[in-house]
Amino acid sequence: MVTTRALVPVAAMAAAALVVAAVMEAAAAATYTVGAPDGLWDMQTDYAQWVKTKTFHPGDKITFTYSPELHDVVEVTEAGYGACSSANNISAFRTGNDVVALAAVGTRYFLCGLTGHCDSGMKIRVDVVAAGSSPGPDAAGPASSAAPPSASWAAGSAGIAAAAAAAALLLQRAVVVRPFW
Ligand SMILES: [Cu+2]
Repeated sequence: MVTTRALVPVAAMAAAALVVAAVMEAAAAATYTVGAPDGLWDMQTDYAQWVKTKTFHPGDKITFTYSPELHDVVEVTEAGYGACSSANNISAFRTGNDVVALAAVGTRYFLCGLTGHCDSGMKIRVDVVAAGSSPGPDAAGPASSAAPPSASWAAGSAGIAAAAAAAALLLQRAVVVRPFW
C-alpha cells in the first residue's frame, strides 16, 4: 500500500513531463525552404500558392535556396514589392542558401533583384502571425485538405490539456501532504 501511494506523485510528474514536452514541440520554431518541396527559389514556383500552405510564426525561419549565378534575394518594402523595385531595399542576400529569421509579427516582402525575374513572379509575401493564430481566410481553399489532421491534433491537445489538469491536481495534493520544512 505504501509503495502504491508513493507511486502516485511519480506518475503525476511523469504525466506533467509529457505535457511539457508536447507543449514545447507545438511551440518549436520551424524552418521552411522557400518553394519546397515542389520547387525552390526559381522562376517556376507559384509563391502565393506556396505561402498558403504554411503558417509563419515569430521565431520561424525561411531559407532561400538557389544558384547565386541565376538569382538573388532582396527584402523590400510593400511598395517595392508592388512595383518589383529593389531600389530602396531593406536587405540583400546572394549566397544561394540565405536563411532569413522571421523575428516578429508582420508582413515581409522578398523578390529576386535580377532584371525581369520579379515581373515573372519571383516574389514572395510572408505574413508572420502570432503563435496560436490560424492562417487567414485566403487559405480557405487548400486548407480543406489540411483540416482533418488539424482537427485530430486539436482533439489530441484537448486530451493533453485534460491530462495536464489531472497531473496538476495530483501534484498539488502531493505538495499539500508534504511538510513545509
Ligand atoms: Cu531570379
